[in-house]
Amino acid sequence: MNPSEVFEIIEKHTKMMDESIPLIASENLTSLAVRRCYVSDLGHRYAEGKVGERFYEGCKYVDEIEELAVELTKKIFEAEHANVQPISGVVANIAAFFALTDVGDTIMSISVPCGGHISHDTVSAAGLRGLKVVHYPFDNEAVNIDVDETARLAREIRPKLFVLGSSLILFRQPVEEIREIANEIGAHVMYDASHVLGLIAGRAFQNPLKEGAEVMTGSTHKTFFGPQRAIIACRKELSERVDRAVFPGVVSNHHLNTLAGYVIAATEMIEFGREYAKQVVRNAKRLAEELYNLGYKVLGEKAGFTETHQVAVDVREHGGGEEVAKKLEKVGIILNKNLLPWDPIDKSANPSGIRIGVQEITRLGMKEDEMKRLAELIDMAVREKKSFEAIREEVKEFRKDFRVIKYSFKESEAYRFPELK
Ligand code: DSN
Repeated sequence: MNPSEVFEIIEKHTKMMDESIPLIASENLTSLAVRRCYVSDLGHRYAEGKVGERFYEGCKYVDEIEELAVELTKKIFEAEHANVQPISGVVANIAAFFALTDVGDTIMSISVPCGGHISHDTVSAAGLRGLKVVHYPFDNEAVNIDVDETARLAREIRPKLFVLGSSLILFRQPVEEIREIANEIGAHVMYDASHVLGLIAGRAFQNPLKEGAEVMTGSTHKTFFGPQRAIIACRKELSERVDRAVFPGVVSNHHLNTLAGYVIAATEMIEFGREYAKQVVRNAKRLAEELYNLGYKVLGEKAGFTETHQVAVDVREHGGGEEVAKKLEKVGIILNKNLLPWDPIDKSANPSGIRIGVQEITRLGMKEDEMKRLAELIDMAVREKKSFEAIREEVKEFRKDFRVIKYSFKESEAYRFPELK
């Protein structure tokens, strides 16, 4: 094994992405300016502790970067306090649980089939903290929390924390209503905004902090423009608890090269976020409508299918999520199978649905007309209207015009593996 073999594998991966339609709802592209930070010396350094109170010397410039990251985060999300050190969304959620709960507390969260993230459940971070998890009553048709039933149940079980936010998220969640219930029983409210962070930043989605959540966690690389890491924004009175939970709680070093990348992504978001977020939601809506018109069972019909970057489709009549996702992969359309609200958790090998995210293709400049063509390509593959090879060629052709990263200060090639000289 020598380095060039690894580079060859990366080249092949990059070519595959360049010729495919990327629709995984949790992924996005970073501009070349952001990527430049990855290879900087910052990636070799440590900066434990707070700005100005580090445990290592040599952090003068790192402090400047982290200060910028904190200030920009507060500005973008209108937050009283921000911690930019969590290295992933799960890490941010663990820190929030440490800050807001004690071992043995009961929390309410959305179940995984109803869209909740695994870290909100006993199998992952919530369990690690020793929390008891009770799931919100859910309205499957509205694809949202049933507020009345939640109020009734919450008065009975008196959770210490309400966790909002989801991995399958089509609509705004009832933050204000949950805040009222929380006030009544003396509970905290946190919102995991990982999926919708870029839409919140672009003012195209609810800002949970303005609607009553005291803590908002979120990974920075789904609808947001950043590298893979996370933030926690919160009310001032929780700042010390949150900071302590992050360090020394769950983070030691916090990957300073991607922290610098995050600062650049945040400036891109301030400059281009509104236009981008609006287009993301328009694209998702249009794709949902086109699929619906082609006869697909798109979730959330009564509420206009989606208010986010996501579209969810019940594909049981086409063999289920596993079969459909694999079929689409054959033609270069990359998305994931997904549990839907009525699925038992043990159906995850072949769940009822697929989840589609349009944020990456929006960053590549696709608009409503492309959504129509995309729906046709998806339909062609799912219903096997042509050979997979023939559809693959059509996908490549369609893809050719969308290889540049938009909504950034300098447009750059999306899928190039750069040489470093
Ligand atoms: N499970 C990821 C997703 O939503 O795709 C997030 O961690």
